Amino acid sequence: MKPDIFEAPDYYNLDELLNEEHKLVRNSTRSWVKREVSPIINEYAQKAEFPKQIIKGLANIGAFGAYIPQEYGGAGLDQISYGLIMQEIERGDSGIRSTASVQSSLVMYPIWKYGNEAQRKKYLPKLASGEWMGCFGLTEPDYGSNPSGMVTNFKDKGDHYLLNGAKMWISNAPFAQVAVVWAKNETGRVHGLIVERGMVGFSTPETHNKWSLRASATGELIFENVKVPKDNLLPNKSGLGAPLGCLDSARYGIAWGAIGAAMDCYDTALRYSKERIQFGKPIGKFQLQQKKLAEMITEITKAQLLTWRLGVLRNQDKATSAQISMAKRNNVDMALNIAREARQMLGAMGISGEYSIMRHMMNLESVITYEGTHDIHLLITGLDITGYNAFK
Ligand code: TGC
Ligand code: FAD
Repeated sequence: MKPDIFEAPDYYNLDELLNEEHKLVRNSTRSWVKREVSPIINEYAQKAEFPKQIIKGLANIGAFGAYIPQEYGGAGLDQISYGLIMQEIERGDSGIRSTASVQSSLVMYPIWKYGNEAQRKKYLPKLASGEWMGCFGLTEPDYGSNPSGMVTNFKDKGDHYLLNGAKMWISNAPFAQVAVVWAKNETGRVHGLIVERGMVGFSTPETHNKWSLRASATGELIFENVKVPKDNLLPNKSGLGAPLGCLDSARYGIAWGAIGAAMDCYDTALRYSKERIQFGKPIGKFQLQQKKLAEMITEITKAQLLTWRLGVLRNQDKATSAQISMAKRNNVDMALNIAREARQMLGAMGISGEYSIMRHMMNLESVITYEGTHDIHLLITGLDITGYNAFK
């Protein structure tokens, strides 16, 4: 693997919009990624394995619960710092960012927001330190974009709940100690349950044969008459709005993360355009290659502005779910297009594991699908601006 000499583009001097804490968090995460992720990521993606040895490091840089209060072990940072951490991690690899997103936004967030004090104290410090890893089970074999149809269910058996059903495509599932699982009660109301590894009837088979997010572990969650203690129900919110509220936080992080992947592809292609000689001159001197690069930096800059503004709105607790959808959809699409163009600019070298571009490109095919597909986010914007629901 080549040494990581990434330099971040900042065409509109956006650093001037960041405070000292933002820059410190961003720079330290960037250094950590160069030191701990870049040297190993190609090897782990090639062998389709999550590099568990970086869990402690992810915890130390505040990637687990960046905005969770310090009293629960979180880093107590604001939403822009959280976004910058996601951007820098995904600059290294979307799969590693996935692990951090799930831990923060889909496991720690619901326990913090919908859990009681005993649950916060029991789980959050261990999740923040990486001692326990978590996963989030919403998607089912027959219910992906339409989670309201879920069939996973639990019945009240007096001193415990009995949980049955299955979730699939679950990030971190194969090694998680804790799963936040969404299931319907006897009346059909959706609730969150904390299921722990070791509960009888709970298994997490790994999903193999992926061409995307290969350095992230994906699996199923299978519940066969699992006895879940009543203390493990998240008491403070129910209904589909509860899991969808977690998705707001994760989708926001992905909007930042995608910028990281795009910046890495752009930086690599720009550097290559100055080094690669064809027809007696660097390929960067050809107008067709300049067009690709000029469009890349334009799109990255627009995404940076959109996302920074969204971060300000999130800090003021004013961002709507539809605004988050727009940023997730725009930025992931932007990053995927840049990855595809950048890969072409490297010619045959673009398909080599020596460069990060093809790995980003393949990863982004998952990112454009999970947390709401590209089409679903368009329909969320459509509903928001017209008032007409076109999902059903
Ligand atoms: P709908 O009737 O619109 O809404 C049901 C209730 O939820 C409320 N709501 C939200 N609340 C908070 N945040 C949001 N973003 C919300 N969107 C809706 C809504 O107000 C309502 O509340 P109430 O009180 O009236 O009951 O629900 P619907 O069934 O029509 O579905 C709407 C739709 C299609 C937008 C939604 O189902 C959706 O977003 N589908 C996409 C599914 C998805 O994103 N799954 C992601 C699974 S997790 C994952 O992919 C993790 S990958 C992680 C990684 O590795 O990084
Ligand atoms: P479907 O819902 O079957 O969609 C198929 C196609 O139909 C898509 O193009 C979609 O846009 C389109 N479509 C669906 N409905 C409509 C409509 N109403 N109008 C127009 N078009 C429509 N889930 C979790 O719960 N937890 C996780 O940790 C998690 N991690 C994941 C990790 C990976 C690597 C991947 C790939 C997925 C992960 N997911 C996870 C699942 C992910 O959220 C779903 O794949 C996603 O929500 C889409 O569901 P689906 O795959 O069933 O596609």
